[in-house]
Amino acid sequence: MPEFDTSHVKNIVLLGHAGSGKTTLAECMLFEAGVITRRGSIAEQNTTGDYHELEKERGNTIFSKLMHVKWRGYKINILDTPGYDDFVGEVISALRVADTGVMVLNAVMGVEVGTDIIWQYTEQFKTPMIFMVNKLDSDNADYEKTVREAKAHFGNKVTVIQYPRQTGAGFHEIIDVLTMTMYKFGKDGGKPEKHPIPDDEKARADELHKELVEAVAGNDESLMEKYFEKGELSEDELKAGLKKAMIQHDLFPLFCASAERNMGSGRLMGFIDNVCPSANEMPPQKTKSGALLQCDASGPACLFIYKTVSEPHVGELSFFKVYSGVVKAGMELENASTGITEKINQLFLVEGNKRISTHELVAGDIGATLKLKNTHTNNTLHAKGKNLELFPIEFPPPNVSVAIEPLKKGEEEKLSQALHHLREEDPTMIIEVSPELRQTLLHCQGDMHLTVAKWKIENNYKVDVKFTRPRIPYRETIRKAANASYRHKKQSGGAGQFGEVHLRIEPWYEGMPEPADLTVRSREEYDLDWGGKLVFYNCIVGGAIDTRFMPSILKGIMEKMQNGPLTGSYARDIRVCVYDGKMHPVDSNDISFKIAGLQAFRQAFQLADPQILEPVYKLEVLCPDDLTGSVMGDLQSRRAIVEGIDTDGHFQKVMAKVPLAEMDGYSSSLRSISQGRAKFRMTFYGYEPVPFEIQKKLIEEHAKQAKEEYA
Ligand SMILES: Nc1nc2c(ncn2[C@@H]2O[C@H](COP(=O)(O)OP(=O)(O)O)[C@@H](O)[C@H]2O)c(=O)[nH]1
Ligand SMILES: [Mg+2]
Repeated sequence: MPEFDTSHVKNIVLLGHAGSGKTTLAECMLFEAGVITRRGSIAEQNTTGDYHELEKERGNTIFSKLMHVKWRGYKINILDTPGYDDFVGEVISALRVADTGVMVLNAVMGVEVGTDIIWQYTEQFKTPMIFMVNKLDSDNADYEKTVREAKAHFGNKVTVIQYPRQTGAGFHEIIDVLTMTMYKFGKDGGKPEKHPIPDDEKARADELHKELVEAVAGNDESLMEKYFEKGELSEDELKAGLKKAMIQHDLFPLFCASAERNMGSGRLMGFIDNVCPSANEMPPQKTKSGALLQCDASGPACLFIYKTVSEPHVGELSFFKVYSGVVKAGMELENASTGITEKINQLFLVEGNKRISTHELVAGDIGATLKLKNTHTNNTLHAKGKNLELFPIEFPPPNVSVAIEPLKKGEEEKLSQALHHLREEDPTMIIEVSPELRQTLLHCQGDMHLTVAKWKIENNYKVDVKFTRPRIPYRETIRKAANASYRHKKQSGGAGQFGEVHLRIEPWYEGMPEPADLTVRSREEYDLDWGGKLVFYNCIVGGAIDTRFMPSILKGIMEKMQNGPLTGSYARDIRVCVYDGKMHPVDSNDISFKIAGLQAFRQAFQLADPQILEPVYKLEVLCPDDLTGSVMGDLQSRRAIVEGIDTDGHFQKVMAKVPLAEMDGYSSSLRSISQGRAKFRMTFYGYEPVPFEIQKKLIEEHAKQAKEEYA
């Protein structure tokens, strides 16, 4: 029998803006529950949560962590998460498996951008939420303002359960309007004494208690009736009502703490045990095939991998939540995505960087296993013969890109393996080997994300790397029609070469009429891999060129399309009509016509008012009102076209179109403009002509480079 059944397991995720005190709060919970005997601190770099070298170095959380405590007959799995938007993938995957979120607010700062951004995800998941107003011991703590802002941002569903009797250095008493008790802490925090509510606080406590009761009753008809009858609800009725309202995302209870002084975490854990839902009280999971999977220990075994960590010397550690049945060590389960069978050799409970072997994990619980053969984040493993694939976590697309290369020649293969592992761990990162740009690109969420990637490659995989600017995937096209002809002739000993091609090129567009002045013999239309089209007409009359040479001419043209005449970029949207030429009875062959086709095309291209196109992105910047001006100013210096400003919740959303070439370093630049209070998303929009001056510069640069390569 497992030590805790499903209804005694609670999964919570600590959320909030960076620096609000999540990791410190987790440390308090572990300490209070006796998991650790000494409380670590961020300053001393010895918390259970921030154990990673890089986290110690930087003083904040980068990776989500799993910890657990036993508190009064319950097991609470605690997922600590990072606060920066760069690591939002870690937040989303933790939210996927948590059944309650604790949003930690910094009482000095109130509601911050990180709070708002993360809130949007909790709404997607409909995670039951608690607010924890932390840092009430700080001199500048402002409880009232924090509650006001929370209500302004997240609505009147925010319901006070606790308020501090005093804030700042003297903070040591919390008044609880659910239990109608005052908790009084000694100087080291920990377990508080319980006191009746002092007379001078009675009026306020009664008022807030009434608000709480009415909020709970307002969400449940039968409780409302009882409340009308008796004018009060019992503590048990309140708890039952709170649970129901929390599950429906109708009520968000608000608590008080000073994590630094270890005040407030015990009461939070008690509330989690007694009121917050277990996994089996949450709506069932929908499977991909449309079935509903109840979180029931007597059901078929089914687990979902929400996170993978690749550890040097250990291998791949897969974190999962059991969604049904009991998962036992030694069990064979089927990977729903690949159909392969995986044996679960070892099962672990996790405590930060420590793993504790266990024999089984029951539905609703969270744990880890090592060395699965071919199972990744977002995969479902289930009892053989079942069809229980769960929906994957949707991660946001990346925002910033760099080109990456090893510092030492010859380490390309080692780097490519490191990148493969990195991607395995982190689905918010994309690795692209671009033949077009002749670069390996690393696409990430932001500049801090890039820094972490570099650190991992250098420290875990021992490859020193450098980041460079990614080349821009320009395109080339033409703006008017032009004709050209080319004769390729070589008659120096042995077999000669001869081919002559006359052609016309025109800008191609959808719905273009057939050439009226030429005799069309055949037409071929190509959708180019890099976008746009090439349309190729054979308009030869009187057998000037044999039909058998047409494929060679096309091949020559295609070669030049792939290595455009202006800058070597791909060319697109061009129609070519070959209308005349010459053959030699002996010397004409495929290679001659390929060369003649290529050269005629190149010459015509130069005469056809050629134009370089650049990739343009749609950009959305989300920022507080007071920053709109500086965000727009910065965008204007990047050739952006601002298309509008919208209000989005408590933010302004600036929408613009901006050339990719101008977006280098945007992530850091926006961070410094906004001190981390803004975020942005970019999506590809299309190709647009570059301004004349820039075209000139690009052509010159290309010519210079070609000369250097040739020399
Ligand atoms: N004064 C005060 N400082 C706190 C409190 N909780 C956390 N801190 C400090 O705030 C900083 C950020 O805390 P941390 O736990 O890393 O925040 P996280 O980014 O949300 O995990 C650290 O220096 C903590 O020591 C608190 O209740 N009061
Ligand atoms: Mg942290």
